[in-house]
Amino acid sequence: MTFKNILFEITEGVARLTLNRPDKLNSFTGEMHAELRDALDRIQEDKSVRVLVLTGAGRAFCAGQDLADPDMARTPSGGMPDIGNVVEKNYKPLVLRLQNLRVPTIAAVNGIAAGAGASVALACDLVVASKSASFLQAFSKIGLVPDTGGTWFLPQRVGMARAMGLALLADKLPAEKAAEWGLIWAAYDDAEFAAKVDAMAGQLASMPTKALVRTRQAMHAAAGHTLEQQLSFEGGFMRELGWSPDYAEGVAAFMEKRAPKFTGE
Ligand code: T3D
Repeated sequence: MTFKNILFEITEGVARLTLNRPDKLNSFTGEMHAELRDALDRIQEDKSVRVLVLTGAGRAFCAGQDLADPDMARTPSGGMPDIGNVVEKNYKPLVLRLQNLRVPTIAAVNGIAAGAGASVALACDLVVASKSASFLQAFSKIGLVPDTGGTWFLPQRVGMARAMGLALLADKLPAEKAAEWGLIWAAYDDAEFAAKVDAMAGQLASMPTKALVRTRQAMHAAAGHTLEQQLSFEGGFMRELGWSPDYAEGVAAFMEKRAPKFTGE
């Protein structure tokens, strides 16, 4: 399949997925969602992939739903469309796929991330941004709620007071403040952003992939568990990983005082 709305490449274990409608600030269309599903399927199938980098072309990361997309058009009788269906069909699967991907994910937020664009970034394991980027909960400006997991991710990351301020007031949050608040991992100078992202992707691509993904799963499961349940949950992953080739390699490399060579298995 040739992609029209995204760029997709796999190099040295790094899958790079670039939202590519720069003239419309990479806003999501139904067609772009279909291409994203296809690319994420390929990542699931291609065992050479060890990390995903999600970014945007041009000056934006993503401006959320394309408000002019046919999905948003009025019905033949002139009524408003059921945009709950768009959420079910496109956004919910996208967030769940990212959260269940078999490799760690990096959102490289190169410019503004608005609406569902901000939420999709937050659905990645590590979110880094260029200092000129910003995060905008655009939803209230058009009469909607933060979707695509926004009401889930925001209070978890920044606490209820800041989450409510961001969602209700819909002011731009500059990347540096987003990092200061703990919404994202780091904000880097624009000049060094690409190199920082490449280094982070390279680092993750050389690490024990399964352990990284089980770490994500354990972190996410914790909110729904008691401490006792979580201790057992962690124990299950430890048992599984303890039988993995990467664990054997990690311990052998430590004992032999050499760098480990992980395969992701
Ligand atoms: O189906 C569902 O609705 C469910 C899911 C909803 C999830 C959502 O994401 S709802 C929120 C949708 N997004 C927004 O409301 C954000 C709209 N965009 C903006 O507020 C601004 O564009 C930005 C603050 C992000 C950036 O402003 P600025 O001044 O840097 O750029 P601009 O001039 O507004 O935009 C540049 C072009 O991109 C412009 O096109 P033009 O006039 O040059 O042909 C603009 O219309 C287009 N664009 C930006 N965002 C969108 C968009 N076109 C369609 N949809 C957009 N979301």
